[in-house]
Amino acid sequence: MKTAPPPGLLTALAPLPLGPLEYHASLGSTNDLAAEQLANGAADRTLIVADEQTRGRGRLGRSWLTPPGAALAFSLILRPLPGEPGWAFTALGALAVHDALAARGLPAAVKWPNDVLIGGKKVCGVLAEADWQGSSLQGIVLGIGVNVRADAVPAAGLPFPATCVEAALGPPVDRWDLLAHILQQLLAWRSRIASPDFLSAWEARLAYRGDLVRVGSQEGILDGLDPGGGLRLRTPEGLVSVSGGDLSLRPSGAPHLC
Ligand code: BT5
Repeated sequence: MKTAPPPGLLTALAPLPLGPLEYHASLGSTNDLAAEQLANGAADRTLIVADEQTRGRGRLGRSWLTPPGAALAFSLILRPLPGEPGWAFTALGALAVHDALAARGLPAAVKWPNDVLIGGKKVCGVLAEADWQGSSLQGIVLGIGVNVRADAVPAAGLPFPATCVEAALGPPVDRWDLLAHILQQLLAWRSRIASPDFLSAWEARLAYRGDLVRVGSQEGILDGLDPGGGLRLRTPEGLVSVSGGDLSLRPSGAPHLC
């Protein structure tokens, strides 16, 4: 259901150099609609925002819960410029959310490859989907979900603990101000996405650094990132890189405070 954007959303986004904005009170998935629009030629920085998602998606067909009035759910269409590495867009989203939360004094960390944590609990998931035609990258749909209010956090059935921004900051948190701040960070980091600064900023924000973790079938001490955005683990056999946007990282040892 496409509707006029709330005035607060328009005001918050006005200073940003974005493309067209579409707002939906209720939508299946912002990523699904953005993928359609990407295929139909949508411009770089087209933004789709939904108040509620009825078929929000995570990776590997998992579901992402977005009840009305409680969260941020949005997708930004990006048309990569020459030199912008396709693998870096998930990190771009996570870095932007991290920095918007850290600027509010929150103990945020990026859980490789696509989550943002507050105090060790998941507050945000990023789903970057690429549209390839042959070997040519046509565009990226960068989908981001952030739990803002308590009712955004699923009540049960989570394999990893979750939280929301208001649990850490106290209510009320202005969703549209937070969205604008995330997008501002995202556009600023995008201009450096191919620079060594980007990789080192991402590495500096990683959760579980120095801790024993498991990623897929590999276990090791989380050492950092390799130059292609893969995770570098220290194992008894030496340094090992693991990569792949579909992998999940879990702490193996004692609970980690981040
Ligand atoms: C993600 O996948 O974390 C990516 C989530 C991306 C959501 C955004 S919202 C806007 C855009 N439109 C979409 O349709 N999607 C994107 P993954 O790492 O696979 O984690 C998915 C898992 O997170 C699920 O299997 C649940 O266990 C858990 N989960 C679902 N809803 C959650 C929530 N609101 N908060 C925390 N965890 C949740």
